[in-house]
Amino acid sequence: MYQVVGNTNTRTFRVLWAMHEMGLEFEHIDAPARSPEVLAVNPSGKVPALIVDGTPIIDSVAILTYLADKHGKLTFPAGTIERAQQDSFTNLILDEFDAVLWMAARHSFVLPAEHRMKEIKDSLRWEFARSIKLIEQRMSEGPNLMGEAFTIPDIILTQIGSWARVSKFDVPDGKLKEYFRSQIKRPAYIAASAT
Ligand SMILES: N[C@@H](CCC(=O)N[C@@H](CS)C(=O)NCC(=O)O)C(=O)O
Repeated sequence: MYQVVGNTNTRTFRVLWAMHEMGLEFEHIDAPARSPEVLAVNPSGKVPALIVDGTPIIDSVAILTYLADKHGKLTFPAGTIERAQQDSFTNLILDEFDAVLWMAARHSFVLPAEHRMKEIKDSLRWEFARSIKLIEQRMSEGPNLMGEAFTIPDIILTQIGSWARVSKFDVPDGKLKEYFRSQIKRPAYIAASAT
């Protein structure tokens, strides 16, 4: 059985949600980053990790891609134009949203106090707001980023929406906010939240 390592209120949520969307059985090892359980499978101490027959896979996007390709769900097939567009959304989200929130987290509580620069957050908030306008231009009319198909970047972006709320990065009323409101009603999202 798959083992998902990492606490729910981190990027581990992406993997838990995908597991529920795909109807896969798994054991959840609810361990925080840098704990002995995590260090045993990832030398950086970061979460999530997925353990498959004793072999760890590290990084949420690598895990989601592995599961999606293996089970033929949450993805367009490799080698198609749609897959290229799906991967393009994933990279946009990682570059413009994940990286910005992660930088804010690093300068809030991750880095040693003497290496934090609190002033950077105003710049990051400005960048985040600019990126919302960009993705609103690129996303479909719904219900998902690419229309009817619910795919990996929908999971990543929606998890980032929750992360933004906790980090006090504003998502103004508009297309992206409406998209978040509809995504969090998915039964698998609700099930993963209770994991
Ligand atoms: N690109 C990685 C990032 C993993 C990551 O940074 N995870 C955070 C929690 S969301 C973590 O473990 N942070 C602890 C640390 O940096 O020491 C992924 O998507 O899995």
